Amino acid sequence: MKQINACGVLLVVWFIFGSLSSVQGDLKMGFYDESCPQAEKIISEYVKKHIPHAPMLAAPILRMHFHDCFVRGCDASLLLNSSSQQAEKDAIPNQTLRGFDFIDRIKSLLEKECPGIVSCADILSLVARDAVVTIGGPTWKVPTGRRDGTVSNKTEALQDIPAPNMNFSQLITSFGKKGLDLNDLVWLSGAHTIGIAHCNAFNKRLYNFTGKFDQDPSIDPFYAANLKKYKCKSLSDNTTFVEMDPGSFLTFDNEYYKNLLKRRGLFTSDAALITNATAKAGVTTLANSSDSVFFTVFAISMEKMNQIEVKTGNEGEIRKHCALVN
Ligand code: HEM
Ligand SMILES: *[C@@H]1O[C@H](CO)[C@@H](O)[C@H](O)[C@H]1NC(C)=O
Ligand SMILES: *[C@@H]1O[C@H](CO)[C@@H](O)[C@H](O)[C@H]1NC(C)=O
Ligand SMILES: *[C@@H]1O[C@H](CO)[C@@H](O)[C@H](O)[C@H]1NC(C)=O
Ligand SMILES: *[C@@H]1O[C@H](CO)[C@@H](O)[C@H](O)[C@H]1NC(C)=O
Ligand SMILES: *[C@@H]1O[C@H](CO)[C@@H](O)[C@H](O)[C@H]1NC(C)=O
Ligand SMILES: *[C@@H]1O[C@H](CO)[C@@H](O)[C@H](O)[C@H]1NC(C)=O
Ligand SMILES: *[C@@H]1O[C@H](CO)[C@@H](O)[C@H](O)[C@H]1NC(C)=O
Ligand SMILES: CC(=O)N[C@H]1CO[C@H](CO)[C@@H](O)[C@@H]1O
Repeated sequence: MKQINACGVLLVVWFIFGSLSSVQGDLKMGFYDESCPQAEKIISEYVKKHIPHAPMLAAPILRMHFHDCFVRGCDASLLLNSSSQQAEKDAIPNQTLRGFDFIDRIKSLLEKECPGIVSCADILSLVARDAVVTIGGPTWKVPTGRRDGTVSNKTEALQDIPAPNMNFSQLITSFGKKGLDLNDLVWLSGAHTIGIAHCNAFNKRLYNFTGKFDQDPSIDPFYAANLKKYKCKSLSDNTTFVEMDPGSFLTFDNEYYKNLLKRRGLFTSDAALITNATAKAGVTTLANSSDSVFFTVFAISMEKMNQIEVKTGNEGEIRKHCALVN
């Protein structure tokens, strides 16, 4: 394991204290301790039993949690089916989401145990954490007490979920709207250490970057050549997918940051993280530290993300079925 230099340690320690002070919210640890004492255990046991057989599912569930929190807060609005209006699920960024059935199965176990008590929003937040832990990733605190939203709006999803072609300042703006800062952007983007991406999310970088059938000069030309030869063979390919962190896409590790420094970030939004000096310093620190440093800071930002605009108290409802408003 590589050593992190003294300066890096100071930087990380400073980041940790800086970020902790801004964590707040109306949630609490063990919200269901009295109303449904087995809830968290039922969830974690189900995840521990099933994710090892389907480790690729951890990534889309983590992504689902992110998309949910960025639109109307972490209120499971993402899980709602369309009714008269098109739901978040119907927006383009959601078309590649998977794992809705997994959440539904856990919800029905909890409805059997204690009907009408455990929100879909808490279930999604807990399952995302437990799935990442099960594949060997970091753990983080998930205070509970979120209530489920009753509105899901496709247009809002398009506005609030950052797009893969965004540059650094656009990403800062998008995260800033959700109360997340530059560190959170750098640390949470590390989620791309697991999972897959479809060619159409980054094909323009390979085939038509400025509209002149050119390639993005910021991408490693050897990496680009390989993607074009073996994976994304044409600009119109929207079905092939690639590992975002080639070779370790099922493993939560700091390879993502090493790849960024080798100019092998897959999306413009990944590559953007080394276009700003402060962000690049953060990337370099993580690339050059042990995985445990990445795990520590990832947890800090997840604890901020899982409290974005949460509904508590009498707001919203506890859905009976995660896809339907009561
Ligand atoms: C910084 C802005 C971000 C952008 C622009 C972005 C965009 C994307 C895109 C386009 C994909 C590929 C989807 C596909 O083609 O199938 C993807 C995958 C993924 N994203 Fe992000 N993302 C961002 C941040 C995050 C964050 C904050 C998280 C979680 C904390 C996250 C977790 C994931 C995961 C786990 C996958 C893999 C999904 C799978 O395997 O199906 N992303 N992201
Ligand atoms: C929600 O929509 C999905 C996909 O269209 C469908 O399979 C599922 O049965 C729906 N759920 C409910 C509860 O209607
Ligand atoms: C959905 O959100 C958009 C953007 O905020 C808004 O203009 C639109 O009226 C909303 N649609 C519905 C049906 O509420
Ligand atoms: C980012 O993109 C926006 C919108 O296209 C543009 O106005 C801005 O100048 C870009 N910023 C940088 C740093 O490239
Ligand atoms: C390439 O990009 C240009 C400018 O964005 C666009 O007008 C053109 O349709 C693109 N070509 C293809 C084949 O998509
Ligand atoms: C994917 O590509 C096919 C063929 O080029 C096209 O018919 C389809 O609409 C595309 N789908 C999306 C989601 O872009
Ligand atoms: C990096 O981005 C931050 C946040 O937008 C900004 O305040 C800072 O000036 C940028 N640094 C450089 C060197 O551009
Ligand atoms: C990474 O750490 C090693 C060992 O401490 C050090 O020699 C090297 O300069 C560091 N590299 C960067 C880019 O910080
Ligand atoms: C997972 C999911 O609900 N995907 C939907 C995304 O939107 C498209 C287009 O509306 C639907 O066909 C998918 O079912």
